[in-house]
Amino acid sequence: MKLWNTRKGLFLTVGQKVYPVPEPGLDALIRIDELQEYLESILRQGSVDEQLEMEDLLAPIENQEVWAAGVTYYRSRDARMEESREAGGGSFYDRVYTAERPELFFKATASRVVGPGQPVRIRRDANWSVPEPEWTLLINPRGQIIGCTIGNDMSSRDIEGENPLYLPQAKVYQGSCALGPSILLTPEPLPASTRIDLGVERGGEIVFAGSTSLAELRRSPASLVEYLFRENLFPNGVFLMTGTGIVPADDFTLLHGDVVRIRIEGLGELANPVQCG
Ligand code: DO4
Ligand code: MG
Repeated sequence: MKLWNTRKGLFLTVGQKVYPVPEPGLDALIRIDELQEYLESILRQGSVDEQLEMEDLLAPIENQEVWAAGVTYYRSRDARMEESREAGGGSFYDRVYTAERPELFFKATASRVVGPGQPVRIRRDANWSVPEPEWTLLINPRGQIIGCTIGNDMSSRDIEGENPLYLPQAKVYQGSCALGPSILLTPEPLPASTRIDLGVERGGEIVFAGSTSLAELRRSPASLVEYLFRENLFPNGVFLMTGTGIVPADDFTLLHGDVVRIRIEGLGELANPVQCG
C-alpha cells in the first residue's frame, strides 16, 4: 500500500484504487500505534473515484527531519577516497566503510526537500555536482521502520572533496534533497535483489545511466536506525537515506536543465529537473 501527499490531502493506493486518509498530514499519521491495522480500516471504508494527478503531488513529508547515512556502498567509499585524496581525507572514508559506527549526518528539514517533478538545485558556488539515488526509510517516533521511499541526496563533490569538514555545505542547502513519489507503507524490508537505477537526461539524451542493488548495501537498515536513535528523539518520526551505490565518473557534473530519474523496484520513479540559481 502506498501513501501519497497531494494538494488535496493524503491518499492511500492499492493498485489503481484510491482511498482518502482522514489525517491532515504525515505528523498525525506517523504517531498512530498499530499503524498497519489503522490503514486496513481505511481500506475497509472503500475506495473513491479520484485520479492522483502528477501536478498535485507533493513531497511525502511534513515536519520530519531527513538524515542520511554515508559510505555504505563500496562505490561511495571509492569515489570519496579519490575526491578527497589531495585534502588528505582519503583514509577517513576507508575507515568509516568498515567501522562499527556508521557515518550519519543531518541532511534536510522539510523546507529544503522537493517532491516529484519539482527542481532539485545545484549550488551556484559548486562546479562538480551529482545526484545520489538512495533507498530512504521512514521511521516512526518509536524507532520502528514503517515504510520507505526514493531519495536524492544531491551533493557538491568539489566542496566535499576540498575538505571533509565542508560536508554540511556540500549536502545541506535549499533544494538539496528530493523525496517521493510516494511512501510504500510496510514494515518489511525490500528484498536484497531490489534494483536501483539512476539516469540523467540532457537535451533529451541520456548522459549518465547506472544501477546497483540493495545487495551492495553494507549495513542493515536496523543497525542504521539503532545508531540514529541512540541519542536523538524524533517526535514526528524521521527519514533516513541509506547511502548511494551509484556515483558517476569523475568527469561528470550535473548542469542546469538536466533531468534526474531514479527508479527503485517496488517504489516507482522519482524524476526532478535540475536548477542552478
Ligand atoms: O561521506 C560523505 C557522504 C557520503 C554519502 O552521502 C553517501 O555515501 O551516500
Ligand atoms: Mg549520499
